[in-house]
Amino acid sequence: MTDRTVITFGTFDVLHVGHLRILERARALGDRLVVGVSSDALNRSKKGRDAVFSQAERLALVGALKVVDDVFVEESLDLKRQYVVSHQAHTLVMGDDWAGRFDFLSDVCEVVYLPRTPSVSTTAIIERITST
Ligand code: C2G
Repeated sequence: MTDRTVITFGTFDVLHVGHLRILERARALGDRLVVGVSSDALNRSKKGRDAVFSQAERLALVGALKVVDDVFVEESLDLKRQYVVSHQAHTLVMGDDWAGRFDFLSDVCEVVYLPRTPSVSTTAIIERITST
């Protein structure tokens, strides 16, 4: 049987346990996990602010995780279909904050939304650090 590739996307700024948990759960759905890490420009357009860590740093951190087999730069939300096809992904995993948004890809892959880990976010971490 051929290996099943899972693909997921995100900024993964100020890497935290919520990021690790979704990557672990994504990897458990297949044999190989490929992660599209948002470029600095894409992050700015999504979140309206610069990431704390540069795209090169975010790629290095995510790519070093044991559960991640490969990383690449996600340049645009509109290229999802090309990324899924070019990486020959069987399953696309997204956090449930994106629920329904990528269902249009279900003709090329299985689309799965996983629940976010409660009570942890990059924004809350930045706020905690800046207020101390
Ligand atoms: N996440 C999670 N639990 C948290 C925080 C984040 O499961 N407490 C998940 C998000 O749902 C997402 C992944 O971790 O699937 C990365 O989160 P972000 O860096 O915030 O990614 P985002 O900006 O939503 O980028 O193409 C889509 C995007 O690039 C997704």
